[in-house]
Amino acid sequence: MAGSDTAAPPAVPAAAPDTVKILIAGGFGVGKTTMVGAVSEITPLRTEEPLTVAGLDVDDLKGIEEKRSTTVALDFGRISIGDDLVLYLFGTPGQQRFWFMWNDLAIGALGAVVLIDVRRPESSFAAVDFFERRKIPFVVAVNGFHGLHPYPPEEIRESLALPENVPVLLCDARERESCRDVLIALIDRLIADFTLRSPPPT
Ligand SMILES: Nc1nc2c(ncn2[C@@H]2O[C@H](COP(=O)(O)OP(=O)(O)OP(=O)(O)O)[C@@H](O)[C@H]2O)c(=O)[nH]1
Ligand SMILES: [Mg+2]
Repeated sequence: MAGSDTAAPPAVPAAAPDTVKILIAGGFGVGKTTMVGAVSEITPLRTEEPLTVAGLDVDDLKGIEEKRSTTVALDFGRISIGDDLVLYLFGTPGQQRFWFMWNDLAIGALGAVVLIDVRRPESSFAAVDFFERRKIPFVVAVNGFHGLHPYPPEEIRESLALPENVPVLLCDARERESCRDVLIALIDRLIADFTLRSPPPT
């Protein structure tokens, strides 16, 4: 029959991409919402509320005087890495009074970005501690406000007493490419950890 031996093979349905939950964490006003918004390929979900006079004694706005709102629950965004991997990004709230939500947000997370404001690194110490205690792999991303990076990554690693296997990256939370590089470094770390844990083939 004409054309029967040239028929196209049946279409193989494309496999669904793997999905991974990632947290974007760190102290108050370090740029978490900015990072999720910069890198997300969908309009991010935000739960921002205005900062009010009532919080003036509690919220330390030194260095972030222009800040007008704060995350009260979470940020949510999504980014595809190639055809095979989709990252679901969950930004945490930064203010201490909302930290009780971090435990729930961390459920099912494979890894995290701990974002640090280069001018106030101490505001993210608790985030480093949070992921170390729970043995959730993380990378440290140093947000150079106004694009300034006065300290090399190794100096930041020493000051945070981070082990060698925790990547430290300089970034700009407003720049998509910069945030994407941070996420790719995290995926590389997750793959390296997984490879180390997997038994060698027999
Ligand atoms: N100049 C400059 N401003 C930034 C940068 N990253 C964030 N900002 C600004 O800093 C402020 C705080 O950023 P957010 O993204 O809201 O920080 P956050 O960590 O989500 O804050 P919380 O949710 O309140 O903890 C906002 O006014 C941002 O526009 C940066 O790299 N450079
Ligand atoms: Mg926020």
